Amino acid sequence: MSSNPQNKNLRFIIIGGGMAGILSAVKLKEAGYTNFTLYEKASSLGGTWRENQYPGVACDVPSHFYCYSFAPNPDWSYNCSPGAEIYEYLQSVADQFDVYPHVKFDTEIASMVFRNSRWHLKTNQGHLDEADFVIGATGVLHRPSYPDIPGIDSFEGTMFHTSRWNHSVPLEDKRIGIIGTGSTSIQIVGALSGKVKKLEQFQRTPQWIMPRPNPAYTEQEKLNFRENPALLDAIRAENVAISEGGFSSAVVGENPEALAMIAQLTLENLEQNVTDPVLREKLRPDYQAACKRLIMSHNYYDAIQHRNTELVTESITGIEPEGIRTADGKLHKLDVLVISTGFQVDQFLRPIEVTGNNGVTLEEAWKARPSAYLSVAIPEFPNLILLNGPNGPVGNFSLIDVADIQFSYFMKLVDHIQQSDFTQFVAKQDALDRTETDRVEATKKTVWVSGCDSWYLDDRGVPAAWPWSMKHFRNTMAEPDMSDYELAS
Ligand code: NA7
Repeated sequence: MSSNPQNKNLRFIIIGGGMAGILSAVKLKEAGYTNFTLYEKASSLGGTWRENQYPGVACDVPSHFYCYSFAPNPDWSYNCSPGAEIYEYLQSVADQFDVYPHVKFDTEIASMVFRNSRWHLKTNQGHLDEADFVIGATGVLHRPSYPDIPGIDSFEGTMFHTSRWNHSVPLEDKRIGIIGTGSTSIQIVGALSGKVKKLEQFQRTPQWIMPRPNPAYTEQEKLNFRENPALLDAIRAENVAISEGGFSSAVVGENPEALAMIAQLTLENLEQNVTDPVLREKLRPDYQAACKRLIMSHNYYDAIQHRNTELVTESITGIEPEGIRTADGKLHKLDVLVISTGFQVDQFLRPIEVTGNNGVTLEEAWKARPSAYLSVAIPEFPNLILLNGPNGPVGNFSLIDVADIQFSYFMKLVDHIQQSDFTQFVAKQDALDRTETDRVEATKKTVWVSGCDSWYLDDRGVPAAWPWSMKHFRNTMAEPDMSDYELAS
């Protein structure tokens, strides 16, 4: 990076200590910026991997790809390692790069106002801080979404959302119900089936499942990785090529062959691995594979066919003190009810009260729905950058890479400030309008609009995602187009 951090003694504030916040801290230091604070609302770093500690939690992006390019880890235990290992890895990276002295734990930012060329922040304890730049790294998958089912509060057993798992409740002797069939529920069923008294999974919509073996790395392989780090670079490069050349181009309509292959593999998985024809039909989706976020699993079909595990497809009519009532009148008696109904994915910085230029609040700017120029910058909100913000890449590839690319882009904007008399950059409204029009148009050729409902879709049914390939994303973010920004001093 070409910055000369000594010029202006710029100060940064990072909000959120998940993978994107830790990345920001490491990269700021790498660029020579040490005047920064990372605010974390909880008492440890790790973000979504701290919040999501349910049985079976794992990343479905291979571990040697879902890790920082600057911190390869030869010790990953599995191709796709368990969540606890990722959580530990993130903390160890923070430690290795001396991020902790910059972190203020248990401190939530309540509000932030842009005034006199700087951001003025207030924490929930009333503490004030200010900075030239704010990096919003608040994550996406951590604000639980609860279903609006009649009687839900009347349940007398133990009930929790998957991201609020109650580990104090022993499960072996329990009748467990789980609502939902997203990636989370599929992993939980894989982990719990056969290990509890009874497990019932309540399905509203079936899922296509991509078979994906998850082999453990041998000690010899780990030794090889330690002795020859180039092997890890090669695995990463291979994953980038597979992801960018295959899946990421398939879902955005640029690779029909790869999409057909996904459809064939998921169909064969269902046909070959579910023996009971009645169950097979219950599990067969009526929409195209990859329309919803594609689920990867090596054990779900085995798990759902276990004698103590049942797939319930009758719709839920209510929740009662003893369990779940379904449309056929049956009461499914439960001891534990697991809510696996996903997350409110449109919150981003909120509930922080953010006020930008001319007194405009984020609530006003996002009244219709969240949007950001190239997913990182919001008109009227100068010197604020979002990592993994609205309309950015989603999908089954590494969001760490996405955050990395976005952060490098941000540093180039900072370079412009550093090397000029300006103190502020702000995205132009017409730049957002133009790119948003292009984006919405491009979503029409994605598989996400091929006839299913999913968390990718916004209130209009338009995918709130990057509708082009990762390669396109990399190219777009390589260099900021400064004509789309206003600079001010
Ligand atoms: P998802 O993928 O949003 O899945 C939520 C599931 O919950 C899905 O099967 C929904 O069915 C189901 N759901 C939601 N509301 C209800 C109600 N009211 N009744 C019955 N079923 C309901 O969340 P996950 O936590 O599994 O995964 C989120 C992401 O985390 C995942 O994509 C990875 O990126 C990591 P539907 O399909 O809408 O009929």
